[in-house]
Amino acid sequence: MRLFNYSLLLLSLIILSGCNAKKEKEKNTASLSDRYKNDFYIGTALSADQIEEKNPAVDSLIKKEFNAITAENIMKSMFIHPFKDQYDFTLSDKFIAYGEKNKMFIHGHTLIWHSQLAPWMQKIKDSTEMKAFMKDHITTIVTKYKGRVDSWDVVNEALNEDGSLRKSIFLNTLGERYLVDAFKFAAAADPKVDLYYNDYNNEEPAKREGNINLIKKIKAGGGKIDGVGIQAHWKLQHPSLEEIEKSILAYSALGIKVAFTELDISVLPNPKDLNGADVNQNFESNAKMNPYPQTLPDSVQVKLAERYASIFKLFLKHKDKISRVTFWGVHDGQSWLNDWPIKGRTNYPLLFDKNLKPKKAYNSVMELKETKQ
Ligand code: 9MR
Repeated sequence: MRLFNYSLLLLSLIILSGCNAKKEKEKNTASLSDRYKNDFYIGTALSADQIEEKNPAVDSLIKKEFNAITAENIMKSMFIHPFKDQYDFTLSDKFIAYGEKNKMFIHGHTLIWHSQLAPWMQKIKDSTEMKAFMKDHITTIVTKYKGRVDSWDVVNEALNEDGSLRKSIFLNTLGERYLVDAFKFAAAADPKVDLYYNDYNNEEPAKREGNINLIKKIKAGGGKIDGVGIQAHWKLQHPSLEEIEKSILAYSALGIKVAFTELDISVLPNPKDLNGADVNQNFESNAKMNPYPQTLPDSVQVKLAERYASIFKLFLKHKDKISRVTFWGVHDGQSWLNDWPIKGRTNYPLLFDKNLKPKKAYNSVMELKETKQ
């Protein structure tokens, strides 16, 4: 009898340790991109150093967790087209090679954007010169990566907060037809690649209306547009899930894909309660505006985890309409939000901390997919 009990105990211990080992293995191999592989791509923005694989620990984290990439900066016009007759594809070639080597979805960011223009572009004054620039810039870049880039941000941030068109150098020289032209040039260079319009705050009612009109105008003008990018530079309380959901529904009703292209969630106070991502807005720092310089209190970690969970729950509800969810950076240490709208703060907007450790927010996003769907 005693022998029987002993064997039973031993058997239970073996089974238990087997289960724990399985759980441990699952923990080590489980990843965001794997958990969400039947739902949408899970992407990250890559810095130049990450494209060049300078830090092996960061590199293996990227390869493990993400299956889509966007270049955070190196494809912007000032870097890729610094002089009128000169392109610099050194880093963009490496970026594409990185995506291909790792079988990742490759997103191109960004062709036409009023910000980060090369100095020579800022001097363009008339419509003939501007149209020639747009045609050459878009055609050269899209043709070079034809069949290798999966989707492009053709136009970035063309709208004001009230939904009207931003008075950018493009609008000022060409009028609103520049929007249709940009999409036509891109489609002519690579008819198969997905073409997106990308903006921040375009889940807010007024800007959303403007964005819907813009998409309709592009279509009416004969432009091919396949999707809208909602950047998703969000906060703990804002925007509401209701507005995000209304946006997913309204945009997909136009027959296009919805992507969340630059997701991060700021946990810091903002001067003037600023929303969005206008890189030209900057303010002075002080201790009140930088409340967590060392670590993020657990109470806020929990709030961030809950916010991420509710957002991903909504994304899953509408997974048939969503093509990709991309985080704007791999880990907190590299986030642009450490320097915007106030320089030198410590923000905690992503799923991995600056030491590359998964945060509570990571677990909350993973746990949504723990049970087989
Ligand atoms: O994260 C990017 C930061 O490193 C750059 O300094 C900045 C200006 O080019 O752009 C940031 O990325 C922006 C993106 O390209 C477009 N949407 C807003 C993003 C955050 O500002």
